Amino acid sequence: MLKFYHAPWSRASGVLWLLEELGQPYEIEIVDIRAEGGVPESYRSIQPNKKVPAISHDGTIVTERAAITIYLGDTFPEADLAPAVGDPARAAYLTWLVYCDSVFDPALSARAHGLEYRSNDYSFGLFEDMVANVERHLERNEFAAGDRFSAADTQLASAIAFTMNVIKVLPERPAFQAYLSRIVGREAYKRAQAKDFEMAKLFPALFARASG
Ligand SMILES: N[C@@H](CCC(=O)N[C@@H](CS)C(=O)NCC(=O)O)C(=O)O
Repeated sequence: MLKFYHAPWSRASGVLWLLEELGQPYEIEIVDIRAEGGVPESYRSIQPNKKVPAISHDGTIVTERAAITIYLGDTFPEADLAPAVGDPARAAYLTWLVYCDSVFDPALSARAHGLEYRSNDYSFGLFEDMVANVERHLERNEFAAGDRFSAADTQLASAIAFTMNVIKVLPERPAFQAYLSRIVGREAYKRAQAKDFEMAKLFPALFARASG
């Protein structure tokens, strides 16, 4: 059994999309990460920092988006979303998957919150370097792992879509727009978006904030 701990319109939404791509049955448990008194303490036994996403697969818990993505891609090879060990595309696949959480997300958050620092102060380096790196990669490659869609794109495209189109911290670049346009037509992406929309309605304050 595959259980997914999720909060709509959050950093877990890319994993929701991946689950739709996989086509395996899964069950969703919504975690109220925006609750008045904070995330229930009982959830710490699943995710030690009380963050989403997390998954439980046949009783085994996996946390951290990058790890969950690698785990799911490798566990369900029939979906063909993870270049196998030995496939040269696996290098870019792993690099970009991990880059999303180790560089893209923290550099973006630092910029969003006005943090001033030198590149060697933090492992994620400068925002400008991150933007240039992602742009260069997407000018030369159709997808994160090269010329075909992979599980890494569920993380990279989610991050680009949210930070460029919603919070508008990532600058708009033709390479980012073109990349997203290669992806938004995917049926699994559309299903995940629709499911997240329905789940967001369960939280009227979140829904009102986002639609107003
Ligand atoms: N390092 C975690 C970060 C996930 C994360 O930041 N999740 C946010 C959702 S946007 C969260 O659960 N926040 C709730 C909280 O911090 O209380 C991962 O990559 O899985």
